[in-house]
Amino acid sequence: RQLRHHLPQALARQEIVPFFQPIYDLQSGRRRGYEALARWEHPDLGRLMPSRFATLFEDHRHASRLTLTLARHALNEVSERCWKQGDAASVGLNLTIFDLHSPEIVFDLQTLVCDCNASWSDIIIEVTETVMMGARHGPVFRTLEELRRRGARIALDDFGTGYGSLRHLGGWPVDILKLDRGFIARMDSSPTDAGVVRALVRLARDTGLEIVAEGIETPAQLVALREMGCHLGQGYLFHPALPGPEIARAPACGF
Ligand code: G
Ligand code: G
Ligand code: NA
Ligand code: MN
Repeated sequence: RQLRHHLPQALARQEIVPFFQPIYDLQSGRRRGYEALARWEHPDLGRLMPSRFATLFEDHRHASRLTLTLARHALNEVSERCWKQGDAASVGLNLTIFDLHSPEIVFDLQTLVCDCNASWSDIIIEVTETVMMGARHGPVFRTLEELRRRGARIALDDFGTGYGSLRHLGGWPVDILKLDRGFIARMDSSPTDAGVVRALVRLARDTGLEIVAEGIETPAQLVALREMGCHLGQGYLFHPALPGPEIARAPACGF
């Protein structure tokens, strides 16, 4: 509530920046790309996580500027550190329902893609299951389909925690499922959760979707996910979200 008043200045001073969590191919170990995650380096309060300022992403006055500023920064960073070195890497951008309702969002992202010398095929748009469920067949759906037509991929974030029903999955413009880290956290101790993960990996594979396990923290989780055939993963076992200048430190091979 208070933080909102500092937002214009924070944006101008580049205090709100994307960090980058590497995503690995769990079969080959190779780094596939990064998810951009916002951090606010507040001069007085220190580093703020998105939970502290998440409402700003839905604030009508500043939301789209915040999203686009972060996206531009993220694409420039990955361009400098990866693409210009001939190192292919995808970039996951989190978009809210507010972003997707903007009539200019496709145009704005197209501008970023051009300005940053990016390729649409390197862009992954992350939306939550709840957003997708609410969108149904309206304008948000058409926006996602248009982004997809240009070559972006759509990832369903926090899969398994929303109100979505598997019945809808076939009709959604989705390419990638991101399995919520709650399931991964409980895999080691709960046979039920391990079974759910196994079934969802199977579901993704059988329906031609890619699946990403979020929040991998232990070697046992990694071994189990590889054995299940999970395509991709991210988590503290590999790396937390890293500041842009440090992403080169994350090795091209995760294990
Ligand atoms: O890093 P973690 O605490 O880093 O992120 C928590 C949540 O905040 C994630 O679920 C993510 O979807 C959301 N988030 C992180 N960065 C952004 C962003 O740039 N835009 C939006 N809309 N959400 C973000
Ligand atoms: O978009 P989303 O909510 O999924 O963002 C991922 C969140 O999870 C971010 O807050 C990120 O910092 C956090 N995160 C990433 N890897 C791990 C992990 O291995 N364990 C836990 N507990 N959190 C993680
Ligand atoms: Na996400
Ligand atoms: Mn997630």
